Amino acid sequence: MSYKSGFVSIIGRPNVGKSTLLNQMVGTKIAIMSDKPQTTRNKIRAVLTSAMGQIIFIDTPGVQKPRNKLGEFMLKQALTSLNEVDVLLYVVEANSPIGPQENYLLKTLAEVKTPIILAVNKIDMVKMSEAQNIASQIKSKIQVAKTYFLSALNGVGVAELLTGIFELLPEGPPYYPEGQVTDYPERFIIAEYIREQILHLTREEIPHSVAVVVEEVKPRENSNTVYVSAIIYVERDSQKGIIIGKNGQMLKEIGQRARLEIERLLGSNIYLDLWVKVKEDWRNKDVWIRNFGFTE
Ligand code: GDP
Ligand code: MG
Ligand code: K
Repeated sequence: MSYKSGFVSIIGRPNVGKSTLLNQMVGTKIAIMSDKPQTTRNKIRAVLTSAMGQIIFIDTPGVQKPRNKLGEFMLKQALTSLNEVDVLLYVVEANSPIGPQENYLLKTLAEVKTPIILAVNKIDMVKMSEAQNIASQIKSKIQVAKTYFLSALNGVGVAELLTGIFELLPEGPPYYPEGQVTDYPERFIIAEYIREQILHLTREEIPHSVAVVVEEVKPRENSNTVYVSAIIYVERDSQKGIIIGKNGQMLKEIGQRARLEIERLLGSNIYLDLWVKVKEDWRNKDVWIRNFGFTE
């Protein structure tokens, strides 16, 4: 099978198990989970990379009739994402009847063009016939590409669901580095700031051989300082020597200049930890680096 990649938005009423399912699929705890609705206020992206391809998940806020400004904002965020993705993963729970909230959501979904995968979750709570009944009621109201019955809590049905998602995704290259599970855009801006200083401070052969990957952006407790660590990748040992400089002077200069820029971006003090690593011929091997525009 050819490599697939694309964006999947997870939608559904609050508390049906979207975050639990996302974490099961990606295998890492990323989305904030709780038993309170509206824990998830923003689009959270998670990335799943496997031999079949790459899925970028968006865990939207629960779609519901807005009651205030925040609710309006959240609904708008959720709805915009619906038409911008390759697949919608619509999660419902098997253990409650379809009520007004679900119907509100169904009315919205009926107008969306994106293919929908229906995931009937929490089958550990009910008889299979009840779960099937929920599924057929939903399928009488919207067009569904595939249906899966799951227990996100126990991981039941999750592997089958993932295969089904891949089947609906277009062919394409990975968008994100393997091993990366979340996408905080500031990481890439920070990486670009560092790379920019390298371009300023070094000679011709260096710029095109350099990629910067930000590993960590971590606020320090009880202070206004954010710890940032980044790796500067070069292709040869000689280039590593140039980036580090005599007695580490060059790296220090790169770090100081980049730090000022990052401080402006994040509005806090930055502790910048820079590492230089040689990764032979990375330009030919790592599709993801090209995708991020790290090279010309
Ligand atoms: P979200 O609001 O849709 O993101 O829902 P959450 O993932 O935060 O889950 C809401 C609650 O449902 C949590 O208490 C979960 O533990 C629970 N939950 C999620 N999936 C399942 C499941 O498959 N079975 C059962 N019994 N509970 C689940
Ligand atoms: Mg959630
Ligand atoms: K929740």
